[in-house]
Amino acid sequence: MEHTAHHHAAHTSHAAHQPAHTTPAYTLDFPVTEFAPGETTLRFRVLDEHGVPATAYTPVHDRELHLIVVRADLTAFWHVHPERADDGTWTVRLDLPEAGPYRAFADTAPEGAGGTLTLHADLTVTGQAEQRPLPGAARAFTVDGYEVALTGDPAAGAGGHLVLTVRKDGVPVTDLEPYLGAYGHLVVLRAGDLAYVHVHPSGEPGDGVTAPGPEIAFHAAVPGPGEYRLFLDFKHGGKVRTAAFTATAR
Ligand SMILES: [Cu+2]
Repeated sequence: MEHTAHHHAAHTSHAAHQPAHTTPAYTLDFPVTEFAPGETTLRFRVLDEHGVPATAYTPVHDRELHLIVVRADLTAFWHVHPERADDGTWTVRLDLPEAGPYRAFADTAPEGAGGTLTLHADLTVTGQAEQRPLPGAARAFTVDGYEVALTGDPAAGAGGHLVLTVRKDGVPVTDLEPYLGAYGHLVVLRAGDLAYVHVHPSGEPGDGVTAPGPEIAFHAAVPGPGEYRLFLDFKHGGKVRTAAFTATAR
């Protein structure tokens, strides 16, 4: 059982994604990348290859932009939906209580980019940073009385079938609620280089086949071997919660 510090903050969402295009032409621009510990406002823009801020987007899973922020040691995770001003500046309030290195990822589809992009930028919370070890591999995670069990492992290529099973007080949950178009959203990050994969379940709400729990099945194709941290967002009882796991891809 794992009860590590895993702040999941205000949270909402997810994005979905076709395999992300790697278009180096676009960048995630934070004019300020250093912050004092505590509640802060993150500000950024998505710039095209000419340095022009993108102001028109194709929604991806109901949102124009999904922002994932992690501590570089993968012991904290946030998934939030910033607000966009007309000039293309995005802002979001976030509480980053601890010093250390962080990385922000944006999943977004600016008009003209030709698809969904995953962009990232490195952020720092100033002060004496405490590097924590990656939480140990565990097959179960408990949050708010929900027990989530993991079977399968991430793998490169065609493998990587994962099933996450949600129970509450020992009883299988069979009425998961759709959360931005899916019963679960899974972000997978590799320890060390922070290689990022955002996966959506096999099957969606309303397709006549996919049950609303207790199992959520994913195909998580990761870029190669390594230790990965998996963050599952799921919704039940009107609230989004996050379960986190460490798993190894061979
Ligand atoms: Cu999102």
